[in-house]
Amino acid sequence: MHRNQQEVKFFGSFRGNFPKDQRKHVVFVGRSNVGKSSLINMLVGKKVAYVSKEPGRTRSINFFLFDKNLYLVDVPGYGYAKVSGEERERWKEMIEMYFSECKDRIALVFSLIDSRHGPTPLDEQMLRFLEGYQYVVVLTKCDDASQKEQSETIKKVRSLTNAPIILTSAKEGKGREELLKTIKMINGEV
Ligand SMILES: Nc1nc2c(ncn2[C@@H]2O[C@H](COP(=O)(O)OP(=O)(O)OP(=O)(O)O)[C@@H](O)[C@H]2O)c(=O)[nH]1
Ligand SMILES: [Mg+2]
Repeated sequence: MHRNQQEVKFFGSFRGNFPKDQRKHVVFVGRSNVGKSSLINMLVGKKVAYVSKEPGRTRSINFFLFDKNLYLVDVPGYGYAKVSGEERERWKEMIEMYFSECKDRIALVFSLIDSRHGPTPLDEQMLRFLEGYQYVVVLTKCDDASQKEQSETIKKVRSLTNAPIILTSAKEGKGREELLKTIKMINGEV
């Protein structure tokens, strides 16, 4: 068996009853369609997470086993307009349950924000929710943002938080090393 093929695999999809083992969690949150699943695939170098053309398709929390000792956690996106109020409420309950049940093992949260549009009010709300967790702001789709859009976004993010900012493009592989380095750091490997 090739070690590479063992490194990442889909572990399971959960709406509750989350894994209780002691592995650390590295969590990806962000607006629906911001590029969470694409970023995970770029990071691990293969298509493990489902990338959809339509936003709002991911409904449960997907766990990927990464290097045997940690989970990458793909959280369904928020802010999709066509989702009903009832569904939005269910999303909120599920996320709050996940964050409170797994708090002691959530080692790092990547909070994804679209580099082209900057933080939305819901992104701001998420950043406030993440106070008390270790998090990094990840700007996505940098291949498709102008210099001006990127620097505006960075400025706005800076006005909201002092968290580190990583510029990424899943399309071009930009930011991969920095993301991996950040994960390794929290995993005690460096
Ligand atoms: N140009 C560009 N497009 C991207 C990039 N990453 C993702 N996309 C596109 O953005 C869309 C959404 O990507 P996903 O990875 O499914 O986004 P998501 O955040 O997982 O979406 P939900 O699961 O619905 O919350 C897809 O059409 C992707 O092809 C990127 O780095 N650059
Ligand atoms: Mg997704």
